[in-house]
Amino acid sequence: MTDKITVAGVAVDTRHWIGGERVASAGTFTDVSPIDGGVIGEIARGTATEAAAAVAAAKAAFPAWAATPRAERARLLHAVADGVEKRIEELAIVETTDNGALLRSHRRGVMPRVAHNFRFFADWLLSLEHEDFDTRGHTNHVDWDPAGPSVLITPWNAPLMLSTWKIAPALAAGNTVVLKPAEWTPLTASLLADIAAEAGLPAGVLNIVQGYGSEIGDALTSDPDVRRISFTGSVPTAKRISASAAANLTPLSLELGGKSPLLVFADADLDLAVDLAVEQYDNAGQVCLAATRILVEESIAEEFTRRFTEKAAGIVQGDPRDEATDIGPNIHPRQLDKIDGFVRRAVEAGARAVIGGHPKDGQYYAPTLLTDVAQDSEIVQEEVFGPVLTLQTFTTEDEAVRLANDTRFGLAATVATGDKQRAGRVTAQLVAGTVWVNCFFVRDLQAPFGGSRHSGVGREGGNWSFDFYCDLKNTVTAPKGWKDH
Ligand code: TXE
Repeated sequence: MTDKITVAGVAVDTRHWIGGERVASAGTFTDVSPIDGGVIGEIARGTATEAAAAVAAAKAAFPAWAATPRAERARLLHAVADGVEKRIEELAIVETTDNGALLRSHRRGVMPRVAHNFRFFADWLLSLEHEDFDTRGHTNHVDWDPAGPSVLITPWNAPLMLSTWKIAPALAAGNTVVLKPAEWTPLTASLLADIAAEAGLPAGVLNIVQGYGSEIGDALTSDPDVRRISFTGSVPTAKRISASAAANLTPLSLELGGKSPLLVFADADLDLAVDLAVEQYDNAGQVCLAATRILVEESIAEEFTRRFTEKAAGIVQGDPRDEATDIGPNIHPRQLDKIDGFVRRAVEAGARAVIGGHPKDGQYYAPTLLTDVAQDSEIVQEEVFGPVLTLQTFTTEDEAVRLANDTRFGLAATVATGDKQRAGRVTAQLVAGTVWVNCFFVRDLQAPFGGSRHSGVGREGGNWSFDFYCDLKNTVTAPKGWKDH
């Protein structure tokens, strides 16, 4: 195994990052680019030994990091953000090569937001306080004590973005971290290790173990020295992690999938509603928040479908490095098969593909819209995680809400309406962690983020992140018992 590979001109270390050192494994796994199926390189394939070493390093570094004054922790996180900003171009091209999402959005949107993740939680830490309060003359004082080593397990659809949503608040809170990136997208995490080291983050504060979740997941999530686990990924893996964490009652944050609805009422700005619907194909549909079930009021369904089809015809699908491309490839041949299986079974069950409905050359799937789908069918109930939308109609507001809430998920919902009263009535009834009205994907880091039902457990963002990554402690002090010195 070579220690370093060159990816689109950028040197990337293929080893783990444990206790401030690069560590190799006996075995490797092959990282492949979804753009052309080409081999990127061999990456260290972690085992339970490296997992345990990473947790031990996080444990050893924890007391000093937890005791580091807030201002110093914040300074170091800003230094990491500076490093990310200096390397935006490199991070963007490496991430695109690894996961196939658009270079232009990595460059202009995602990587600047990665830096912002560090800045936001550094600043939030400095303003974090709870006013003391009085109980019959006794003072109550709340502290956010760092919880300890935290294991963060992340997926491949937005690798560095989702990892740093977790890393930044965990480190700000005073916890040390073991990150396990998805095996399909190991690269930008390794670059982040370089950036963190250059920024002066002490050894062991951030550790990264590469490898398969099925091989090292249990070792990480059942380790008794781990005090928090934050996971983003699929429901079956979340259940497995929950079972493994149960042995030590380790608190969990789970951000899982969705089958979010887009409700389009007849009074909506139709152009806006169509734009919102077409936007759901972004990142080739590999977005947990995507509103993949379009629910349209029957009276405008025909016109909506006509305009949607027109607009979708303009989508440019191809190499994600090209500036003109709107949608890149799907992540892996296995995912492509999974997507196609969902669509084929839906069509066999009576669905009609208004557009798409088939794979294209390479690792691409044609943007697809399916109608004539039953509410209880697999395609309406299960997350596809590809560029596949369904369209159903409704005639009353009650029916729209009923259909919207009728899955086991509850991550997000989007409502398109021109009527403020209706917006208020409908949003009040939707079961979802985030509801957007006449917009999509707007997220402020101070807002609570997470899902209901099978879409997740817990909320992160702003104070909610610190609540999760800390052990909150209330100290009650009596007015009596003091001695004069
Ligand atoms: O996810 P996994 P997969 C959904 C989406 C997709 C499906 C499958 O529907 O089609 O999940 O994707 C690690 N212990 N989402 O198989 O397995 C794994 O190594 C500990 C939605 O890739 O959940 C990776 O780092 N960790 C989603 C991470 O879990 C384990 C994003 C996610 O992989 C583990 C991704 C174990 N036993 C997929 N097994 C979203 N919510 O955005 C695997 N992992």
